[in-house]
Amino acid sequence: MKELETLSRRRFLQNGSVFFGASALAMFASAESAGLNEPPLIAGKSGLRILNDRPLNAEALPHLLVDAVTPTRHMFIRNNGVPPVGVDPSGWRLNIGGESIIRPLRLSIKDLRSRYQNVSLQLTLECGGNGRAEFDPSVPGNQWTLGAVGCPLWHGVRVRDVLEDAGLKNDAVYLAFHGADTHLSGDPEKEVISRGVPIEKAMADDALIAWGMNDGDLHPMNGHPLRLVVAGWPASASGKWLTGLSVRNQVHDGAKMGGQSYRVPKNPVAPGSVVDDSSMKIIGAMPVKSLLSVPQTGVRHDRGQQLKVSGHAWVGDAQVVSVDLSTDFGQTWQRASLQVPANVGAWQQFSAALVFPAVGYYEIWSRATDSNGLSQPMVLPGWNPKGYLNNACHRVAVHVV
Ligand SMILES: Nc1nc2c(c(=O)[nH]1)N[C@H]1C(S)=C(S)[C@@H](COP(=O)(O)O)O[C@H]1N2
Ligand SMILES: [Mo]
Repeated sequence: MKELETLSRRRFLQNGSVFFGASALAMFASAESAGLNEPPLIAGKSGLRILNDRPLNAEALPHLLVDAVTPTRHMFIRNNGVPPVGVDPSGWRLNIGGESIIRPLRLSIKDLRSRYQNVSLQLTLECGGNGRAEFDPSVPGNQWTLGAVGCPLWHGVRVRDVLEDAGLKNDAVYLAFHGADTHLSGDPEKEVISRGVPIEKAMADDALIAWGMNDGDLHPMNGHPLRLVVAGWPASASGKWLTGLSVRNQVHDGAKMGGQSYRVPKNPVAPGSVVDDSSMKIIGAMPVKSLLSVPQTGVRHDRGQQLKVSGHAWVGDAQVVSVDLSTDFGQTWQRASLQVPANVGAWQQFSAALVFPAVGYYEIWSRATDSNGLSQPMVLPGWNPKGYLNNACHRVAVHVV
């Protein structure tokens, strides 16, 4: 990428892409004005909005996330460091170790494929910071709007099968990952990110060590040749370019596990508060959320016709039980039809046909409810210093003519 291009694109992004905000008209900021990855700047990706180029971060646009199974080209990219280059899948090794492993293993991808049951599962990954752009007061970090989420089909083996082979000691508490990317500082001693999940989640059905997506290899920016995929938890727990798994006898203390990273206040705080590290907790399962992928915001719609509406709804470690839609700013709601997930950990599709009483400006709001009885808030939920867990209702604008 040429530096000049990058600079002008950045400026364009700053001025051209307002997805949220007090002004409803701001929602008309269209895909075309959003600094897209068109023509392809990242091989194998298309329709991504680039937020940052070092490290590379790019999100999908809601109206392009129409498929039940997210195509590789539309899967978002969230890098914290510099991805490995010259990756050789046949020489790749995964080390299984840590204090709470009985028999450490060193496995090739061939070993993984041949020794354990191969599974293909559709698993949702959402960045913990998806929706950060809406925080007020604003917070630093990638200004994700809506598209740091996707649900491709992943191919691999269950983490559980590999850990059971290595044998877990009774004191196992946490699964940690190690990746082959390098720190932005260039310091080879510094890990970019080494996070993970409690051992119970690692042993669940929807935690995979994956070598493929959508019937092909992993995309280089999505972790080729090997990654962790832990559905429903902040995607930061799903280590890319996976070289190691450590089973720890304590809550993992790797890079970006502590301080303010991927952590939220234990108790709600007023917007703009400074929160001490000791008053923060690690983010667990992601909250219930939905995304309208049809229609594209700003659409013009003929009043005489029904408007077909569809999208996806998801939640970590639970199931979505209903999705409701409003066209009158939340005064009344109507139930959408909702599909069951393809498998545990996959997002669910909803659809409806809407009619509008008169011409004019409308918004469609979508609100999902999960099996724990929790629904999406209509406004930004609990402000937090790093802008995580924004699961406010998605809103798209419609001009009825
Ligand atoms: N090794 C490594 N793994 C990583 C990251 C990273 O920077 N390095 N980013 C994490 C974060 S914050 C997210 S949101 C997801 C993004 O996965 P994706 O880029 O495949 O969409 O990868 C996670 N795994
Ligand atoms: Mo993330």
